[in-house]
Amino acid sequence: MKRYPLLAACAAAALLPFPAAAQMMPGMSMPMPAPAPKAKPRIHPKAAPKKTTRPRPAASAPGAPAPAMEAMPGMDHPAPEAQAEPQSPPAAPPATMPAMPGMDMPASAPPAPDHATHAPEAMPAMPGMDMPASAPPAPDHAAHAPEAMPAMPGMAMSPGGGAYGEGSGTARVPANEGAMHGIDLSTGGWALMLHGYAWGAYTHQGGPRGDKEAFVQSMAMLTAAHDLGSGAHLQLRSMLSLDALMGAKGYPNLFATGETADGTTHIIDRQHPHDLFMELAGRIDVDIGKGSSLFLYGGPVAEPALGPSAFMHRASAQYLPLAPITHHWFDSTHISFGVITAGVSTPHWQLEGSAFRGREPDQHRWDIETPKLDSWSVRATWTPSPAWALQVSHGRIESPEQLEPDLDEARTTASVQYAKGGLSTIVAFSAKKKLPGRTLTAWLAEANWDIDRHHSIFGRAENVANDELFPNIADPLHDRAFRVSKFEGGYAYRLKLPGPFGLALGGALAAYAKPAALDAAYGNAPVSYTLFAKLSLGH
Ligand SMILES: [Cu+2]
Repeated sequence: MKRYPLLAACAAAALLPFPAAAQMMPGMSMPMPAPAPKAKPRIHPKAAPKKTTRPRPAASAPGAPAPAMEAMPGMDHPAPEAQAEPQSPPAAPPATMPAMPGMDMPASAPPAPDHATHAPEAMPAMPGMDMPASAPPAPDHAAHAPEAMPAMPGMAMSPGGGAYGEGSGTARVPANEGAMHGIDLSTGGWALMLHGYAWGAYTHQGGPRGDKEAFVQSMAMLTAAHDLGSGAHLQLRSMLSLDALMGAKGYPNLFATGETADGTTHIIDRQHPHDLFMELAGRIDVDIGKGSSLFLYGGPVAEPALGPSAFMHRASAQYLPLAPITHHWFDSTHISFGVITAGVSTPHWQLEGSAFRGREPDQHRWDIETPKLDSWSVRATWTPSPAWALQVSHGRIESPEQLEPDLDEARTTASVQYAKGGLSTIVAFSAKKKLPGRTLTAWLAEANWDIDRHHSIFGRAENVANDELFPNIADPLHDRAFRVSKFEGGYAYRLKLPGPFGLALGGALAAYAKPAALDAAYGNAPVSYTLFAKLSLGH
């Protein structure tokens, strides 16, 4: 594996049109199996072949029952010799699979690919199969195609036949964003997956209100999936963060507001830290045929069906080092203490409703707060193809803010995510109506482009009406809504470390547009920059 030690040299090399090797996937976020469209030939070059051939933990989720794959006819002779070629060049895209040289399965010829079918039926057509590295050469396997199939590293069935990927909570993202990978284990009928990152950054936020600080964001996620039989699948999920080590006030982020550091003052121009327990949840899916399921999700710490997938689980935000300033318009409910979601999941649609606790996490970041179910939300998601995920959602949130307990909130969001060929994007809108009070709207656009195996560029544009920038009631600007915009862009150089580890080194630059009334507080034209090193376990 080549490594380029000089970041500067590689920044220049970014202009060269490398073929997309797609070694590093976007999609830190999806606990579901890899979809086909983006080949990942070298995800685990050093990993034991057996591990790489295991279905991902979430493979027990709807449409991708892992045990069903193991039980597939003709798959009872894994061919170890065919597993160990992770450095081979990517094979043909999955669509060519039925025509694979030497594959001759007339007796079991499947119906035409149907993304609505379950894994066992869909397997021969392999709509969601990722077989980049070791498509068996024809001479060795001409008469043994079925045996060769389980030997394909990285083979993974996607939920819904590859029609969508899984984001945070029960949110969907485009299947093309790829699956989350990490350390995969299988034991006693359970498929386990560990994934995470530690992300060191130094940010210098511009203008009189901007702070400078170094900080570390972190996240570790462990999922365990198990087939309960009779078409029922169980997934247990935990997500932890040591964000709180950065301090109660979080990190500097101009125009970001929300939550509190001490229980008495608002966090303003900073992003609050996340709680130790970001998710402790379970999900049960019961198959109802045609790749569809009824599901129940929830737990003491979980994410209700409201808004798009949270920013740390969007491929479009994977190298954006700071939280969106619109976080409390789109995805601030991603840590809710007490959630129950019920829904119906089909390959192309998901309809769901949640009951959850509306209050945002308090300043005590290490505990689990008392669960309640005082708020509700509904969400409809459409995933018409592996490139798209569209959702609309509405929620009624009871007393979300600790420091404004008399205010409720009605939040409506809509988002469109598109991902293809290393490009991941989202465009989203939110209207947040304070009850009683005004409606504050926000726009968000994000994009990340993994140009090749080393170089990524990314950006985010946000526009939001915020009335929390001046909390002091004696301030003449107090309680006025100001519409501000933030534009951020950056670059990341990615390199593969031994094993499942990866490192991204990069930086981002941000500028703002705002009303002149804010010049005294924020300066005429603040500019912010952030440098970072993101160490990932899996990706
Ligand atoms: Cu958050």
